Amino acid sequence: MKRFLLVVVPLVLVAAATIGACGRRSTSGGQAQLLEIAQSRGLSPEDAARAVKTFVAPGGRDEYMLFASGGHSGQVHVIGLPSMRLLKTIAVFTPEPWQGYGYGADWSEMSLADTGATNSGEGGPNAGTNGGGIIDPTGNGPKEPLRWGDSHHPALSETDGKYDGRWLYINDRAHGRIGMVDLGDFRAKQVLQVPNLMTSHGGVFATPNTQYVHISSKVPALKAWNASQGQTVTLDDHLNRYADIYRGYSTFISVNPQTGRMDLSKSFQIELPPYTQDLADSGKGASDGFAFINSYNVEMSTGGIQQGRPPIEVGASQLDFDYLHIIDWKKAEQVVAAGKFQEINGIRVVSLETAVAEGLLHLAPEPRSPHGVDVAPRGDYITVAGKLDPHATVYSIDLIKKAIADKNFEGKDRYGVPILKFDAVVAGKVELGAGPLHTQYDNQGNAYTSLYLESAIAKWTLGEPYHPADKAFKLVDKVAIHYNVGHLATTQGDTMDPQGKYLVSMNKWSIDRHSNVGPLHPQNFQLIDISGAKMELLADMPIGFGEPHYAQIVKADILKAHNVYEPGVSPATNQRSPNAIASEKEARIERRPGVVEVWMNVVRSHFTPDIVTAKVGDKVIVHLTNAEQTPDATHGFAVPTRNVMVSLDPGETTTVEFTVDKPGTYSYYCTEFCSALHLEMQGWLIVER
Ligand code: K7E
Ligand code: CUA
Repeated sequence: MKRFLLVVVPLVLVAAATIGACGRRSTSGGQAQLLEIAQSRGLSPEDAARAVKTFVAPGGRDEYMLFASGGHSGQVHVIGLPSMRLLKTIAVFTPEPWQGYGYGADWSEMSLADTGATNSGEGGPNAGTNGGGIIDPTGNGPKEPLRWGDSHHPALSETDGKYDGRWLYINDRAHGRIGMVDLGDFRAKQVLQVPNLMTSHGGVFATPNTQYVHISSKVPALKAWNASQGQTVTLDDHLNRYADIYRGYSTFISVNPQTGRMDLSKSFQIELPPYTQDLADSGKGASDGFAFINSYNVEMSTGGIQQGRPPIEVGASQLDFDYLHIIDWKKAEQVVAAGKFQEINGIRVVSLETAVAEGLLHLAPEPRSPHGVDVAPRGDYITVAGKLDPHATVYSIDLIKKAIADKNFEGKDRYGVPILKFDAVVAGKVELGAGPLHTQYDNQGNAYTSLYLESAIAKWTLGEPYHPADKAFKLVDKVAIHYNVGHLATTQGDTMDPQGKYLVSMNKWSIDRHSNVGPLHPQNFQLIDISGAKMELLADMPIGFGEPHYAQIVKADILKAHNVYEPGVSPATNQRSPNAIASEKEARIERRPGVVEVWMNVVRSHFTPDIVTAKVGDKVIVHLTNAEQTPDATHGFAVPTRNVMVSLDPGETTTVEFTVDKPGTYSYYCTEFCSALHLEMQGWLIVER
């Protein structure tokens, strides 16, 4: 009790002084009340301090925004820091009716369910995109839209190695897809199926000026495998010819610097051996122009217990070393420009032989079955975390460049890829604890590594040149988390501008941390203050809406989202839609055989026209313009019994098409409670025989 008073009273005084500064009265009565509240809620002095450190007053704003992947929910979650409040969920790979994503709106259909096959990456209704949401499992059957994805690694766009707040890219672990979110309106505008990838894990990361976003395969696929082209292999091929017919691919997807859209026609791929390539990171600063990809299963184990083979988890752990892949992408760009590629399934591919001959690809041994690879803020060090090895292994880009120049190889792999000598490229190792996975950085030359098995975060120093006095890498602090951390994110901790303020531990398990909501427990984000010498756990946030993997944290003021759309702007193009109308005077219905086309004005509290007639079998096309310019004046357009649910933000023009196959009357209505007369905001679609 005594200790409580000693700590809380100064805290209360600080709080009271702050309140006083805001012009409110600070009284000793107020202090006593605060003390009483803390006590009555059973808060320890440390808890009370944590509350003050993370509390955002009503109407206040968070300093940082965290963009977390949603895992197999296929989404991205936007969370404010330090309050740990969920601000938004952005649908990317999965339909989501609140945002009208995947329920008929043209901009979302383009991302999610387009059957177009052009790869220009340029937007616009009917422009066609990349068939991002379409797979054809049979090779000739009807195309079936994919309804899920497994979002793992978000990458905010960068300029000069720093977040610029323009776009966010995220990979789909299940498929070789990348989704692009426009941070002007926080909507997913493109989903690109990357050719020749069945799965993905190595990325997404952005190069320092977002010239490219990188993605590489996880499980190797049949050579030139394409989601739209099935190939036949026999069991014998699979087991005995695996090393010859399967391949990985490192992919550099070109980004349009104006629109952020991905353009396959300017992209390229580098063929890789069929090891299981895992995480990847972009070089920057000292290592700009390089990309790094971890791998495991260089044994190329396929499993097959019935066939008398070891299971993959055993087969893949036989050797003591796997390989860090070091890719010189600036050189690869030149090789592609010189025409040394083959176009396969719509992308330029540099073969493994060419990659070796041109010196684009080198391997470096890394302790068995690593997971994360993370480049330090200046680009000088590359940290590989061991998973099965309690160490982090730190590679130096200077040593790597020297070993490549000196041809300091310990040999070649079976594909002829040179393997750099381990001792020639490693700057040091540091023992951290059990199950190290992922690493992030701060602005003081420290690194933070998640320890999955130990349920802890390890803080260690990067040595020279970050700590001239302290040459070696050194473990300096550890904090327990609850439980089983996967990724972690520090404030801008994977850029050239790390902030060293907060760390979010993305825990896979929560066990006993939250109220029981059934056997599927929420996962748990834990906010940790890393501004002092010792890390301090501040808050828990249950994540009851997905299994996040990676996240990035950006200073909130870097983001410049618009508050409303300019009048008549289409989210598909970010331009004024040719189908926008200026007011209800321009609202109209046009008919031609089999088609009813409507230009509809939407405003508080009516749709114009409010009665639309059609014949059974007609295609109904509705161009909806939300005529509002008031922030937050969003309306919905929902049609019962159809998969039509469009969300129209102020100023937006969006088109929806659907067919009516049964006679009857259908009441379309607004789904957002937009005004006192919201309930009256409805109309009739009358379908006659
Ligand atoms: Cu470690 Cu997909 Cu990044 Cu999950 S991966 S944790
Ligand atoms: Cu518009 Cu409710």
